[in-house]
Amino acid sequence: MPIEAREWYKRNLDYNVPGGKLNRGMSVVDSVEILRGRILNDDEYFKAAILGWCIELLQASFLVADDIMDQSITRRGQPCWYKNGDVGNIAINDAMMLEAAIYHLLKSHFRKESYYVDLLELFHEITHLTEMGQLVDLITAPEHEVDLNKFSLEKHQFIVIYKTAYYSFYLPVALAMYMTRIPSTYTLNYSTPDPYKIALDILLPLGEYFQIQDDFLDYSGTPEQIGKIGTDIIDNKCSWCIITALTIASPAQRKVLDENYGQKDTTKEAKVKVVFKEIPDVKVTPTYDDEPAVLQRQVFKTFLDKIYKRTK
Ligand code: GPP
Ligand code: MG
Ligand code: MG
Ligand code: MG
Repeated sequence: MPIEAREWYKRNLDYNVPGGKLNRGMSVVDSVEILRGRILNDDEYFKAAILGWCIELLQASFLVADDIMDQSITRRGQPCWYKNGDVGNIAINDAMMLEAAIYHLLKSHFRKESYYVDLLELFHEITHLTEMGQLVDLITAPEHEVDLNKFSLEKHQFIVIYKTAYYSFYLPVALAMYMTRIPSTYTLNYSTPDPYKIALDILLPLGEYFQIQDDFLDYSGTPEQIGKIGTDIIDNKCSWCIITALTIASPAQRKVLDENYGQKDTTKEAKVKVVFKEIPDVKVTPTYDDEPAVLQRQVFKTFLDKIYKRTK
């Protein structure tokens, strides 16, 4: 690799991988520790941390690409990567190179482990699911034809589970489960509940809640607080805020939403925000069912503690 290319890759990694909350990465380490039931030795910690950074690399690659697609301005308190003068469309390739780093790390550190193929398949499958969620997010938000009748809670649930919950919530715990060699019983014995399926059933609703918070913060958070400037109203997104507002908007409020949602005009965006403020249901109020009774429930509680009542 020419020196300029190595320097570019380093700059890409340094700009886009650190600086987040590290919830996803740290959750791998926490989960391995909880599943082992003791402090990790150096090798275990190192391996769990590598897997944690692999999710952070996946997240970085998604965000670099998502910011281009959403035409966002800032991310983590700095200009989006593609917004840097000398970057532009090179950011597309940079997003792919961030993803490639995952498989380089996995090969370097896990090639000899019995669960190496499980890790590869998991990253590939979760990436695929996330891309499907991103696709539905994008095609439900056409730039030039606003039709609020196309939005629904069912559509929203599909989008957020696929685009966010799988990679942000199931992936860290499933990686920790493979690392601690918990076998999947799915193909062996249909009468035994598969631990990976149990984890999925608990974690996807947590991820759904997390993305509802993200939608709410996009509208209500300040850039200082959330590190990014919200774009959902201007981008015509099927966001939790607009769905909630639509369910109880008066005819007059509905008219304002129809006339001002999804347009590249900050005055119109402000009018939508006024309606959101008038409707008290546009806020996040979580309700919880019974506690998870299976696997080590601390795995899930630790996750929930990280996000409950978050403000960024
Ligand atoms: C969050 O959507 C979802 C992602 C970042 C996944 C992107 C997936 C790809 C395959 C690129 P968002 O647009 O609401 O996130 P944010 O509010 O952080 O921009
Ligand atoms: Mg997006
Ligand atoms: Mg976005
Ligand atoms: Mg968002």
